[in-house]
Amino acid sequence: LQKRDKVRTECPNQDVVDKLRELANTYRNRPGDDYHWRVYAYSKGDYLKMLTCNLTRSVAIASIRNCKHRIESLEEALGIHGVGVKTAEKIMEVIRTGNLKRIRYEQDERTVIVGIFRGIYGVGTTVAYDWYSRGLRTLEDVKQRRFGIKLTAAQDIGVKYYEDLASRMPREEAKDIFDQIVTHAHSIDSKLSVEIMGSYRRGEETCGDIDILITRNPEDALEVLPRLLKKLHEAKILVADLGGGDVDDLEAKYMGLCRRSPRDKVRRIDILTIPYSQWPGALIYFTGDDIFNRSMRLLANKKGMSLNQRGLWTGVVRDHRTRQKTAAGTLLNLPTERAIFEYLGVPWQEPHQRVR
Ligand code: DCP
Ligand code: MG
Ligand code: MN
Repeated sequence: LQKRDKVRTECPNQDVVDKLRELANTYRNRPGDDYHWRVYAYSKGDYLKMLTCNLTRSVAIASIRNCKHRIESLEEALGIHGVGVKTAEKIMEVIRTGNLKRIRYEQDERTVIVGIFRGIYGVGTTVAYDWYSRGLRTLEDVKQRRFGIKLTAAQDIGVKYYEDLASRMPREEAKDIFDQIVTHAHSIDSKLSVEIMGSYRRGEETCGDIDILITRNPEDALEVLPRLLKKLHEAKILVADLGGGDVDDLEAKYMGLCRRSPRDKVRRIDILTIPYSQWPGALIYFTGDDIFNRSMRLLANKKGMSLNQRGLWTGVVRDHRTRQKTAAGTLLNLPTERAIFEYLGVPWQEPHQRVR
């Protein structure tokens, strides 16, 4: 504290210095900013000029720091070594208002752009910030793979269908796609149970994707998913694969893109196949929503049980510190969703009630 007080008395324009540094830092955090842009737009000579410009900015900050009295006017600010008109205006803004609007503006721009990048399927925070710091600013930059970026197969598809995937579909559209899938599934095996899950089952007006749950009673479903996927591709309902689906046993997950018809937008689809014994647990899991699931799991844990995608388990032992399972426990034979609710002591909730 003493040290900070000392610095403050030593520099009568510390607030100005702080704000200008903060601004400089927002530029530094983004090595791609106008810097990179200008490398492309300007000749080599201009580029050099620009570098000198940046140098001047830090010279200005150093000079302000050395200033022994409080800066009072624009003329005075302009008299400081390394301070040009734009910096002088910024100095006076801080002196008058205690703030520098430009900082907010710059930070907001980064947040907005990183948000757009993160909206691309397959792009997380790390990649989004990396692209931003490399100088990418628009979806077009990503599409053009500017600054030498490489895209994964999923990101490539995400960019290609960005506009389609940015919107949610009306539930009627989800229902139409689901109906087509049911028909194809039953043409493979009439004993398959096929359900539409997620936000659709909760009765929401729009769906972010289509979630499909498939099982067979009795449990015998060799290669159901690969065969179904092949049919859906042939019918042009599936447009692209994003992962999974290669497993030919009863427990498989597929992620892809689908559409109702070539005139419709491309939508995300998740398909889950499970053994019949896990049907009730999977119904709860895949109905969600995710927050409801989290609270149900927490409750199960509090009662010494464990709830997951497969169902409700007893005798699960966890290490107190790491929370890692040390005994797997046994899956309770509860035949319905209701039975799981009852066993947990939770009043029954219809799917549309299971929302945060
Ligand atoms: N789920 C979960 N935890 C996750 C992801 C999913 O418990 N991290 C479960 C609950 C979800 C269901 O799977 O309701 C389906 O996942 P979706 O991501 O498809 O979410 P929703 O269908 O609920 O919403 P949306 O309309 O956005 O797809
Ligand atoms: Mg969904
Ligand atoms: Mn989903």
